[in-house]
Amino acid sequence: MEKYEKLEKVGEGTYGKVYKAHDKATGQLVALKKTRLEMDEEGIPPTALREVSILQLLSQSIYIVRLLCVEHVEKNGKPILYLVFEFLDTDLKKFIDSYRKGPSARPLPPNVIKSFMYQLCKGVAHCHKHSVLHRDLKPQNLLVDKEKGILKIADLGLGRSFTLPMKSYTHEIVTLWYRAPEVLLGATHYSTGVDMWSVGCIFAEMVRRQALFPGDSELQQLLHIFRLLGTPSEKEWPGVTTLKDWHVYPQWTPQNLARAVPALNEDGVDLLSRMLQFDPAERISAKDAMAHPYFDSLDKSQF
Ligand code: PVB
Repeated sequence: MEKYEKLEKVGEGTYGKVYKAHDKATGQLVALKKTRLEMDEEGIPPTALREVSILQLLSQSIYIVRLLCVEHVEKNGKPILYLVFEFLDTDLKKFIDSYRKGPSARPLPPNVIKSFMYQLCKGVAHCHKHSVLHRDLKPQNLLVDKEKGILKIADLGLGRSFTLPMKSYTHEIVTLWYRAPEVLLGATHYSTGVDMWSVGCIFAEMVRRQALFPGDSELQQLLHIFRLLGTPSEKEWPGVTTLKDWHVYPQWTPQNLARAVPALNEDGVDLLSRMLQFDPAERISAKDAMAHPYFDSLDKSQF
Protein backbone atom coordinates (compact mmCIF):
# COMPACT_ATOMS: atom_id res chain seq x y z
CA MET A 1 0.00 0.00 0.00
CA GLU A 2 3.07 2.28 0.02
CA LYS A 3 2.28 2.78 -3.64
CA TYR A 4 -0.60 5.05 -2.63
CA GLU A 5 -0.79 8.27 -0.67
CA LYS A 6 -4.07 8.12 1.20
CA LEU A 7 -5.94 11.42 1.07
CA GLU A 8 -9.33 12.01 2.71
CA LYS A 9 -12.06 9.48 3.43
CA VAL A 10 -14.80 9.82 0.79
CA GLY A 11 -17.43 8.08 2.86
CA GLU A 12 -18.82 4.77 3.90
CA GLY A 13 -20.45 2.56 1.33
CA THR A 14 -22.65 -0.43 2.07
CA TYR A 15 -19.62 -2.72 2.10
CA GLY A 16 -16.78 -0.63 3.47
CA LYS A 17 -14.89 2.63 3.71
CA VAL A 18 -13.78 4.45 0.58
CA TYR A 19 -10.70 6.68 0.53
CA LYS A 20 -9.45 9.09 -2.07
CA ALA A 21 -5.77 8.39 -2.78
CA HIS A 22 -2.94 9.30 -5.03
CA ASP A 23 -1.10 6.66 -7.04
CA LYS A 24 2.52 7.76 -6.48
CA ALA A 25 3.82 6.08 -9.64
CA THR A 26 1.31 7.51 -12.10
CA GLY A 27 0.04 10.58 -10.25
CA GLN A 28 -3.46 9.30 -10.93
CA LEU A 29 -6.25 9.80 -8.39
CA VAL A 30 -7.69 6.51 -7.22
CA ALA A 31 -10.39 5.32 -4.82
CA LEU A 32 -9.37 2.70 -2.28
CA LYS A 33 -12.16 0.50 -1.12
CA LYS A 34 -11.27 -1.31 2.08
CA THR A 35 -13.41 -4.40 2.25
CA ARG A 36 -14.45 -5.81 5.54
CA LEU A 37 -14.79 -9.31 4.19
CA GLU A 38 -15.00 -11.84 6.93
CA MET A 39 -11.81 -13.78 6.59
CA ASP A 40 -11.73 -16.41 9.27
CA GLU A 41 -9.19 -18.51 7.45
CA GLU A 42 -5.98 -17.26 5.98
CA GLY A 43 -6.07 -15.79 2.52
CA ILE A 44 -8.95 -14.40 0.54
CA PRO A 45 -12.19 -16.36 0.57
CA PRO A 46 -13.03 -17.90 -2.82
CA THR A 47 -16.33 -15.94 -2.91
CA ALA A 48 -14.35 -12.70 -2.79
CA LEU A 49 -12.10 -13.90 -5.59
CA ARG A 50 -15.13 -14.75 -7.68
CA GLU A 51 -16.55 -11.28 -7.06
CA VAL A 52 -13.28 -9.65 -8.02
CA SER A 53 -13.15 -11.55 -11.28
CA ILE A 54 -16.72 -10.47 -12.08
CA LEU A 55 -15.69 -6.87 -11.40
CA GLN A 56 -12.62 -7.25 -13.59
CA LEU A 57 -14.72 -8.66 -16.40
CA LEU A 58 -17.44 -6.01 -16.17
CA SER A 59 -15.18 -3.01 -15.67
CA GLN A 60 -14.19 -3.26 -19.32
CA SER A 61 -17.24 -1.06 -20.00
CA ILE A 62 -16.74 2.68 -19.51
CA TYR A 63 -20.16 2.75 -17.81
CA ILE A 64 -18.89 0.53 -14.99
CA VAL A 65 -16.38 1.91 -12.49
CA ARG A 66 -12.96 0.54 -13.42
CA LEU A 67 -11.21 -1.77 -11.00
CA LEU A 68 -7.51 -1.03 -11.42
CA CYS A 69 -6.01 -3.59 -9.09
CA VAL A 70 -6.46 -5.54 -5.90
CA GLU A 71 -4.09 -5.29 -2.93
CA HIS A 72 -4.02 -7.93 -0.25
CA VAL A 73 -2.28 -6.68 2.88
CA GLU A 74 -1.82 -7.74 6.48
CA LYS A 75 -2.49 -5.26 9.29
CA ASN A 76 -1.83 -6.50 12.82
CA GLY A 77 -1.98 -10.02 11.46
CA LYS A 78 -5.41 -9.42 9.93
CA PRO A 79 -5.87 -9.84 6.20
CA ILE A 80 -7.35 -6.82 4.47
CA LEU A 81 -8.42 -6.55 0.88
CA TYR A 82 -8.12 -3.18 -0.85
CA LEU A 83 -9.85 -2.75 -4.17
CA VAL A 84 -8.25 0.06 -6.15
CA PHE A 85 -10.65 1.86 -8.49
CA GLU A 86 -10.50 4.89 -10.70
CA PHE A 87 -11.70 7.92 -8.73
CA LEU A 88 -14.87 9.80 -9.65
CA ASP A 89 -15.72 13.18 -8.23
CA THR A 90 -19.25 12.63 -7.00
CA ASP A 91 -22.26 10.33 -6.95
CA LEU A 92 -25.72 10.81 -8.47
CA LYS A 93 -27.28 11.39 -5.06
CA LYS A 94 -25.06 14.42 -4.38
CA PHE A 95 -25.42 15.50 -8.00
CA ILE A 96 -29.25 15.54 -7.76
CA ASP A 97 -29.04 17.25 -4.35
CA SER A 98 -26.97 20.06 -5.87
CA TYR A 99 -30.00 20.92 -8.04
CA ARG A 100 -32.44 20.77 -5.13
CA LYS A 101 -31.30 23.16 -2.51
CA GLY A 102 -30.86 26.87 -1.99
CA PRO A 103 -31.46 29.88 -4.23
CA SER A 104 -30.00 28.05 -7.22
CA ALA A 105 -32.52 25.18 -7.04
CA ARG A 106 -33.49 24.22 -10.58
CA PRO A 107 -34.51 21.15 -12.56
CA LEU A 108 -31.78 18.91 -13.95
CA PRO A 109 -31.34 19.80 -17.63
CA PRO A 110 -33.49 17.37 -19.66
CA ASN A 111 -30.54 16.53 -21.90
CA VAL A 112 -28.44 15.60 -18.84
CA ILE A 113 -31.20 13.29 -17.58
CA LYS A 114 -31.44 11.70 -21.04
CA SER A 115 -27.68 11.26 -21.34
CA PHE A 116 -27.36 9.76 -17.84
CA MET A 117 -30.30 7.43 -18.46
CA TYR A 118 -28.75 6.22 -21.70
CA GLN A 119 -25.40 5.57 -20.03
CA LEU A 120 -27.13 3.83 -17.12
CA CYS A 121 -29.05 1.56 -19.52
CA LYS A 122 -25.84 0.84 -21.40
CA GLY A 123 -24.01 -0.12 -18.20
CA VAL A 124 -26.92 -2.27 -17.01
CA ALA A 125 -27.20 -3.94 -20.43
CA HIS A 126 -23.50 -4.78 -20.16
CA CYS A 127 -24.00 -6.42 -16.74
CA HIS A 128 -27.06 -8.35 -17.91
CA LYS A 129 -25.25 -9.54 -21.05
CA HIS A 130 -22.76 -11.19 -18.68
CA SER A 131 -25.62 -12.56 -16.54
CA VAL A 132 -24.71 -10.32 -13.63
CA LEU A 133 -27.50 -8.63 -11.68
CA HIS A 134 -26.59 -5.54 -9.70
CA ARG A 135 -29.57 -5.86 -7.34
CA ASP A 136 -28.93 -2.62 -5.48
CA LEU A 137 -28.92 0.16 -8.05
CA LYS A 138 -29.53 3.55 -6.41
CA PRO A 139 -28.25 7.10 -6.89
CA GLN A 140 -25.48 6.58 -4.31
CA ASN A 141 -24.13 3.67 -6.36
CA LEU A 142 -23.93 5.70 -9.54
CA LEU A 143 -20.79 7.78 -9.80
CA VAL A 144 -20.60 10.92 -11.88
CA ASP A 145 -17.74 12.61 -13.70
CA LYS A 146 -19.20 16.12 -13.80
CA GLU A 147 -16.58 17.49 -16.19
CA LYS A 148 -17.11 14.81 -18.82
CA GLY A 149 -20.80 14.19 -18.10
CA ILE A 150 -20.15 10.48 -17.60
CA LEU A 151 -22.12 8.18 -15.30
CA LYS A 152 -20.72 4.87 -14.07
CA ILE A 153 -22.19 2.01 -12.08
CA ALA A 154 -20.40 1.12 -8.83
CA ASP A 155 -20.81 -1.31 -5.93
CA LEU A 156 -21.25 -4.35 -8.11
CA GLY A 157 -21.48 -7.70 -6.55
CA LEU A 158 -19.19 -7.52 -3.60
CA GLY A 159 -20.37 -9.64 -0.72
CA ARG A 160 -23.89 -10.08 -1.94
CA SER A 161 -23.80 -13.58 -3.29
CA PHE A 162 -27.20 -14.46 -1.85
CA THR A 163 -29.13 -11.92 0.16
CA LEU A 164 -28.99 -8.17 0.45
CA PRO A 165 -27.97 -6.98 3.90
CA MET A 166 -30.62 -5.29 6.06
CA LYS A 167 -28.08 -2.83 7.36
CA SER A 168 -24.74 -1.71 6.01
CA TYR A 169 -21.66 -2.66 8.02
CA THR A 170 -22.00 0.67 9.88
CA HIS A 171 -25.63 -0.22 10.76
CA GLU A 172 -26.95 2.36 8.35
CA ILE A 173 -30.36 1.19 7.18
CA VAL A 174 -30.21 -0.03 3.60
CA THR A 175 -32.61 1.94 1.40
CA LEU A 176 -35.70 0.19 0.05
CA TRP A 177 -36.72 2.98 -2.33
CA TYR A 178 -35.39 1.31 -5.49
CA ARG A 179 -36.43 -2.24 -4.64
CA ALA A 180 -38.64 -4.10 -7.13
CA PRO A 181 -42.05 -5.34 -5.95
CA GLU A 182 -41.16 -9.00 -6.55
CA VAL A 183 -38.20 -8.64 -4.17
CA LEU A 184 -40.42 -6.92 -1.59
CA LEU A 185 -42.98 -9.73 -1.97
CA GLY A 186 -40.37 -12.41 -1.31
CA ALA A 187 -39.88 -13.85 -4.81
CA THR A 188 -37.03 -16.36 -4.75
CA HIS A 189 -36.23 -16.47 -8.47
CA TYR A 190 -35.75 -13.00 -9.76
CA SER A 191 -34.04 -11.72 -12.80
CA THR A 192 -32.81 -8.70 -14.77
CA GLY A 193 -36.16 -6.99 -14.15
CA VAL A 194 -35.12 -6.15 -10.58
CA ASP A 195 -32.46 -3.80 -11.95
CA MET A 196 -34.80 -2.26 -14.51
CA TRP A 197 -37.27 -1.39 -11.75
CA SER A 198 -34.46 0.45 -9.94
CA VAL A 199 -33.50 2.21 -13.18
CA GLY A 200 -37.11 3.43 -13.49
CA CYS A 201 -37.09 4.76 -9.91
CA ILE A 202 -33.78 6.55 -10.57
CA PHE A 203 -35.18 8.03 -13.83
CA ALA A 204 -38.20 9.44 -11.98
CA GLU A 205 -35.97 10.78 -9.19
CA MET A 206 -33.75 12.71 -11.61
CA VAL A 207 -36.87 14.33 -13.07
CA ARG A 208 -38.52 15.06 -9.69
CA ARG A 209 -35.35 15.67 -7.64
CA GLN A 210 -37.21 13.64 -5.07
CA ALA A 211 -37.61 9.90 -4.65
CA LEU A 212 -40.65 8.36 -6.34
CA PHE A 213 -41.32 5.70 -3.66
CA PRO A 214 -39.67 6.76 -0.37
CA GLY A 215 -40.77 3.87 1.85
CA ASP A 216 -39.32 3.35 5.32
CA SER A 217 -40.28 -0.30 5.76
CA GLU A 218 -40.94 -3.15 3.34
CA LEU A 219 -44.71 -2.77 3.79
CA GLN A 220 -44.65 1.02 3.41
CA GLN A 221 -42.49 0.57 0.31
CA LEU A 222 -45.09 -1.69 -1.30
CA LEU A 223 -47.93 0.64 -0.31
CA HIS A 224 -46.12 3.60 -1.94
CA ILE A 225 -45.86 1.60 -5.15
CA PHE A 226 -49.47 0.38 -5.05
CA ARG A 227 -50.86 3.86 -4.32
CA LEU A 228 -49.34 5.20 -7.54
CA LEU A 229 -49.47 2.20 -9.86
CA GLY A 230 -52.58 0.51 -8.44
CA THR A 231 -52.70 -2.68 -6.38
CA PRO A 232 -51.67 -5.50 -8.71
CA SER A 233 -53.83 -8.57 -9.24
CA GLU A 234 -53.39 -11.86 -11.09
CA LYS A 235 -54.65 -9.98 -14.19
CA GLU A 236 -51.70 -7.54 -14.41
CA TRP A 237 -49.22 -9.87 -12.80
CA PRO A 238 -49.86 -13.61 -13.12
CA GLY A 239 -48.60 -15.43 -10.04
CA VAL A 240 -48.40 -12.36 -7.78
CA THR A 241 -50.78 -13.83 -5.18
CA THR A 242 -48.60 -16.95 -4.85
CA LEU A 243 -45.48 -15.01 -3.81
CA LYS A 244 -44.23 -15.79 -0.31
CA ASP A 245 -45.01 -12.43 1.30
CA TRP A 246 -48.23 -11.62 -0.57
CA HIS A 247 -51.09 -10.43 1.62
CA VAL A 248 -54.40 -8.75 1.06
CA TYR A 249 -53.75 -5.05 0.50
CA PRO A 250 -56.01 -2.04 0.11
CA GLN A 251 -57.33 -1.89 -3.45
CA TRP A 252 -55.94 1.21 -5.13
CA THR A 253 -56.60 2.10 -8.76
CA PRO A 254 -53.67 3.21 -10.94
CA GLN A 255 -52.97 6.94 -10.96
CA ASN A 256 -51.74 8.86 -13.95
CA LEU A 257 -47.95 8.33 -13.95
CA ALA A 258 -47.38 11.55 -15.93
CA ARG A 259 -48.65 13.55 -12.95
CA ALA A 260 -45.90 12.10 -10.76
CA VAL A 261 -43.26 13.35 -13.24
CA PRO A 262 -44.75 16.57 -14.62
CA ALA A 263 -41.43 17.74 -16.09
CA LEU A 264 -41.07 14.63 -18.27
CA ASN A 265 -42.18 14.53 -21.91
CA GLU A 266 -44.54 11.92 -23.35
CA ASP A 267 -41.80 9.62 -24.65
CA GLY A 268 -40.11 9.76 -21.26
CA VAL A 269 -43.32 8.86 -19.44
CA ASP A 270 -43.85 5.95 -21.83
CA LEU A 271 -40.33 4.63 -21.19
CA LEU A 272 -40.77 5.06 -17.43
CA SER A 273 -44.08 3.16 -17.51
CA ARG A 274 -42.33 0.29 -19.27
CA MET A 275 -39.67 0.15 -16.55
CA LEU A 276 -42.31 0.17 -13.81
CA GLN A 277 -44.39 -2.77 -15.06
CA PHE A 278 -45.45 -4.98 -12.17
CA ASP A 279 -44.89 -8.24 -14.02
CA PRO A 280 -41.09 -8.57 -14.24
CA ALA A 281 -41.49 -10.47 -17.53
CA GLU A 282 -43.26 -7.42 -19.01
CA ARG A 283 -40.61 -4.95 -17.89
CA ILE A 284 -38.48 -3.43 -20.66
CA SER A 285 -34.89 -4.75 -20.89
CA ALA A 286 -31.92 -2.39 -20.72
CA LYS A 287 -31.08 -3.10 -24.36
CA ASP A 288 -34.64 -2.38 -25.56
CA ALA A 289 -34.75 0.74 -23.41
CA MET A 290 -31.74 2.10 -25.31
CA ALA A 291 -33.74 1.83 -28.54
CA HIS A 292 -36.82 3.61 -27.08
CA PRO A 293 -38.03 6.78 -28.90
CA TYR A 294 -37.20 8.83 -25.75
CA PHE A 295 -33.53 8.53 -26.79
CA ASP A 296 -34.12 9.38 -30.48
CA SER A 297 -33.03 13.01 -29.96
CA LEU A 298 -29.79 11.96 -28.26
CA ASP A 299 -26.53 12.12 -30.20
CA LYS A 300 -25.51 8.50 -29.64
CA SER A 301 -22.14 8.87 -31.39
CA GLN A 302 -20.66 10.21 -28.14
CA PHE A 303 -21.40 6.96 -26.27
N1 PVB B 1 -17.37 7.46 -4.12
C1 PVB B 1 -15.03 3.38 -6.25
N2 PVB B 1 -15.18 4.85 -6.25
C2 PVB B 1 -16.01 5.58 -5.44
N3 PVB B 1 -16.86 5.20 -4.50
C3 PVB B 1 -17.53 6.16 -3.87
C4 PVB B 1 -16.50 7.87 -5.07
C5 PVB B 1 -15.78 6.90 -5.77
N4 PVB B 1 -14.86 6.96 -6.77
C6 PVB B 1 -14.52 5.70 -7.06
N5 PVB B 1 -16.32 9.18 -5.36
C7 PVB B 1 -16.90 10.25 -4.70
C8 PVB B 1 -16.14 11.40 -4.50
C9 PVB B 1 -16.66 12.52 -3.86
C10 PVB B 1 -17.95 12.50 -3.41
C11 PVB B 1 -18.72 11.35 -3.58
CL1 PVB B 1 -20.32 11.29 -2.99
C12 PVB B 1 -18.19 10.24 -4.22
C13 PVB B 1 -18.55 13.69 -2.74
O1 PVB B 1 -18.41 13.83 -1.54
O2 PVB B 1 -19.22 14.50 -3.43
N6 PVB B 1 -18.43 5.79 -2.93
C14 PVB B 1 -19.25 6.77 -2.24
C15 PVB B 1 -19.61 6.21 -0.88
C16 PVB B 1 -18.37 5.87 -0.11
C17 PVB B 1 -20.42 7.25 -0.12
C18 PVB B 1 -20.46 7.07 -3.10
O3 PVB B 1 -21.17 5.92 -3.37
C19 PVB B 1 -14.63 2.84 -4.90
C20 PVB B 1 -16.28 2.68 -6.73
